[in-house]
Amino acid sequence: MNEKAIVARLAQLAEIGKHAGGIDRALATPQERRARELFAKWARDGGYALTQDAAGNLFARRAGARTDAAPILVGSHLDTVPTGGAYDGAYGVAGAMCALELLDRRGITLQHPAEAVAWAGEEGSRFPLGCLGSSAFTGLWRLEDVLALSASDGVMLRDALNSAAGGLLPDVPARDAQRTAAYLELHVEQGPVLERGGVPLGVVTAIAGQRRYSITIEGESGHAGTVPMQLRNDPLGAAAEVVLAIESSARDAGETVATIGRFTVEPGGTNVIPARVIFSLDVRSPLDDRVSMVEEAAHRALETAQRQRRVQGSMECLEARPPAPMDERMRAAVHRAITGMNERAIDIPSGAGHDAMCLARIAPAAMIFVPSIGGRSHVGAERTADADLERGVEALAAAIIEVDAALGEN
Ligand code: HGY
Ligand code: MN
Ligand code: MN
Repeated sequence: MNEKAIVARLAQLAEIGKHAGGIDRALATPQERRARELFAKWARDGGYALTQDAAGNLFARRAGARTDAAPILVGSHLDTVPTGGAYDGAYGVAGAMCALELLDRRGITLQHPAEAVAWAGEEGSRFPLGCLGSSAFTGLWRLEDVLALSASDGVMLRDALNSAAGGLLPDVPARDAQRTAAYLELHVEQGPVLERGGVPLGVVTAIAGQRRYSITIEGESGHAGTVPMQLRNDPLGAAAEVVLAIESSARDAGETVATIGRFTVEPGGTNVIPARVIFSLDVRSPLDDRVSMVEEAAHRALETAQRQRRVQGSMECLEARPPAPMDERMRAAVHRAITGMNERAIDIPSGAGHDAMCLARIAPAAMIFVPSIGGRSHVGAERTADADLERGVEALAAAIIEVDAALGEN
């Protein structure tokens, strides 16, 4: 396949899990498995050795001159948020495959093996852990704890990965090696900076720290028509005050974002005072102490609501990841590669989370961004221009060569 393969491949992937509101490919669903099957087909067509691990991560290995050397991993994720776009994650997986093929076409021999990787469950949209596959691969989470995670529909990941519908691919050899010489990830920016600056490429400096919580507030349910307002213990009113306190604390903290993306009211009758509300909280900042400020503000607001509204509240931290600086040497190698293409790049922080956050804990890691039109992502309207997609693959291939050389003997 040629340089334009990236556009064709993304079009193929975009058909998998497509619905009126975007693309839905949650981990270990039939549609996400079909995306993994497509990756496996590309790998076999390219002559790359395919392996998968018990968390569902898929690896396509291009041999290097030094067969005993640890590989350079190049990947991203195939899963999406429920109303995902065609580029978040998919671009980095298809782009990794296209970059390896581009090296083949140009007869480039690397010292290190290079592996295109499709990480499992980066979005955390079905099982309550983001970067699920890369957390298991890097040992940040124990495999047995990851496999024991249950989706909101009660299905355990272990069972989902053992199912025929959404499970591991049959006849793909198992992989348990973790040795990684370096990690590269190509991704759409998902924000407006590159487009606004008219710059075609970004080299990520650091990935913002993030924490995910689940907040539950319980009150006293009752008839919507007969309970006077002053006698109510309404958990939803309490939640509204907590949400607004979180929002203003993130705003006051600066360089910090807080999002409530999922909100459940039980029992959910329009003429029933709620008994319980459960909502998610996602807080991020390049500065970890700012995330703590929002966490503390949420706890204070919860305590006040409990006292004033006679409700019971709890806040569980599901996941906490510190800011992840990218490796200086790797960033320099990526800049050299882009300069060698006579292209321009800027340094840019990432507010979005990526598998590179995990890989950076076990190997030198770097990320390359291409512009997102309108800065939009996690929406069906997510879009990146074809020329930018192709340029990103060229940059990734050049960066793999530079990193291979920079790694030298190790
Ligand atoms: O939430 C994130 O930043 C990533 O898309 N999972
Ligand atoms: Mn992503
Ligand atoms: Mn995403």
